[in-house]
Amino acid sequence: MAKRWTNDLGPQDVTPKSLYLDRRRIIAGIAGIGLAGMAGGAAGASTDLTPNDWKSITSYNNFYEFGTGKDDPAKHAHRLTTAPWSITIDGMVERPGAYALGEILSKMTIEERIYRFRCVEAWSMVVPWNGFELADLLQMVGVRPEAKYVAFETLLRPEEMRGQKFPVLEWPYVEGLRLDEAMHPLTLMATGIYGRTIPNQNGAPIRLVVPWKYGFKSIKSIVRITLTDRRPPTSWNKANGREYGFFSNVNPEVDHPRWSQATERPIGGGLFARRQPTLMFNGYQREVAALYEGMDLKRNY
Ligand SMILES: Nc1nc2c(c(=O)[nH]1)N[C@H]1C(S)=C(S)[C@@H](COP(=O)(O)O)O[C@H]1N2
Ligand SMILES: [Mo]
Repeated sequence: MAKRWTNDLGPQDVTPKSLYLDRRRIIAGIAGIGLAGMAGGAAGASTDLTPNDWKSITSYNNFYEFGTGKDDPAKHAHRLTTAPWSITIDGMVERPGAYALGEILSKMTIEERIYRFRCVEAWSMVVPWNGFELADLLQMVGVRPEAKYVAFETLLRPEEMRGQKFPVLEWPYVEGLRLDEAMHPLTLMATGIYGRTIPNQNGAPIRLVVPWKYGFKSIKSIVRITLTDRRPPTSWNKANGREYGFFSNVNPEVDHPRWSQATERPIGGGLFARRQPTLMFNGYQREVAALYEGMDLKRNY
């Protein structure tokens, strides 16, 4: 299970260890611009993958279980109890059950993955996640041959998730992937950011990260994973199927009915922030395009 995924980043895109040294400074957000300069200098190549600082990643969030404002999750998610935590893995698997998170983690290899993150609302960040491949977890429980999709469910606990008292979405939040998408080595189960435990507002204690899809596919605070042969319902598709499809692959050529997806606003760029072009499959085209060969991506949005 120990493997490293390199995706489309060259060595020049990964912040050298020696520059990482000072994680606390990065986390504090002090190193923002300095780090970008250093990394570029050391690598001799520019990169758009300088991670956002800790503050922007953890204070500008979407997590409607805590409210619909970008600052609501950071304000209210501290009320969520994340231990003990278990994930029920059921449906078409060889070894269904309620797995304690600690038991899962003891069997997984935690890696760092610096991924672009693109919300359907046309903003973006770069996040240094820590986590393991969903494929490894699915392998641990054994996927039965008839399974075609993976369904995910967020915790339902309105006492701690105040947003669940309002019918903005149908609760619990649910998401889904085709099995080949779920098994793709880029698909991550994240338990950390910047080498720290993932904060509640970012989906503690464990959330999905699918970097070539719009952010809402990356479901937070997961308590159930179900293998099925039917395409599972997904929260935003249920809420508005015309605007949000099952696939939701990042695609600059397929606009949202109410706004363009051709460009995006990087979060946290401060004075120098400019809209930047959105990349096909969020820049992961080389890795994932084959999954959608022959598919009409306008119809399968
Ligand atoms: N359970 C749950 N998961 C969720 C959401 C949510 O409201 N509830 N919001 C989604 C959306 S729209 C985005 S953009 C990302 C935001 O992740 P972040 O706050 O870590 O940047 O989480 C996704 N996962
Ligand atoms: Mo989003």
